[in-house]
Amino acid sequence: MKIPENALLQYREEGYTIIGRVLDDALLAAMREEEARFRNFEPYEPHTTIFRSQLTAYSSVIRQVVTSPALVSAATQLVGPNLSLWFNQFVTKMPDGDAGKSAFPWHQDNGYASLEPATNVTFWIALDDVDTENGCVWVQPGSHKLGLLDHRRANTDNWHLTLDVEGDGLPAVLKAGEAVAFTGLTLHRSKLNHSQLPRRGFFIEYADPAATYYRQQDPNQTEPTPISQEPQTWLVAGQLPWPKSKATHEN
Ligand SMILES: O=C(O)CCC(=O)C(=O)O
Repeated sequence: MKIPENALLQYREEGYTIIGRVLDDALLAAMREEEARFRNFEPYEPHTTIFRSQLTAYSSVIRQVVTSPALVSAATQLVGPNLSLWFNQFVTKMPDGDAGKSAFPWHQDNGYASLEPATNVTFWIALDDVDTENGCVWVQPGSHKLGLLDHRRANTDNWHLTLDVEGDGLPAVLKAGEAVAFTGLTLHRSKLNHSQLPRRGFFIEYADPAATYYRQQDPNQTEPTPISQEPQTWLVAGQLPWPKSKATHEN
């Protein structure tokens, strides 16, 4: 997939762009089946958002999606010729009813795991038509230019981080199979799902394979770790130099 010049410019200037259809009908149907399989794998609370993360070892359909020419070619235009898959997950926002529990508060993806260089991109792929009624993602245009911001725990009940943001941002209204791309520093969130049906999405993050990451909230991690050392990180385009420290067999 070739991203048009005006969309590349919007990504650079505003930190996001809608890149259109990335899943064809067959792959969309297969991903919906996978979402159901993973969602029902273990019990979940009603009215909440369900996360099923780092799934490539468990699903050939997901491997097909994360290595698909459409996504990899789009991601190399946004990140660079060398590219690693860094994170993937289903995010299913169940109908909220009046519980008020299904929101995902404002954050930068790098607020959870900050990558350096921060050239990582997230593709949020709609598995249903999404809009303001059923809890689409909202982005804050231009916010990536603020750099990495301090996040705090949203509340003591769960792991969500957040920060104060002025204004509403813009809703990424998408048809099923379409994606919005945003940077690891772009502020985004989602509100409640007021519809009667689950709002299903699939989230993929790609990064420069030479990047390191750091989780500020993890007391066990005292210094940045190369993302390539993580078993869930896969090179999907280009190359990564083999580190000298690994070439020990010839010694
Ligand atoms: O799918 C959503 O509602 C938001 C997901 C999100 O922002 C994230 O996983 O970082």
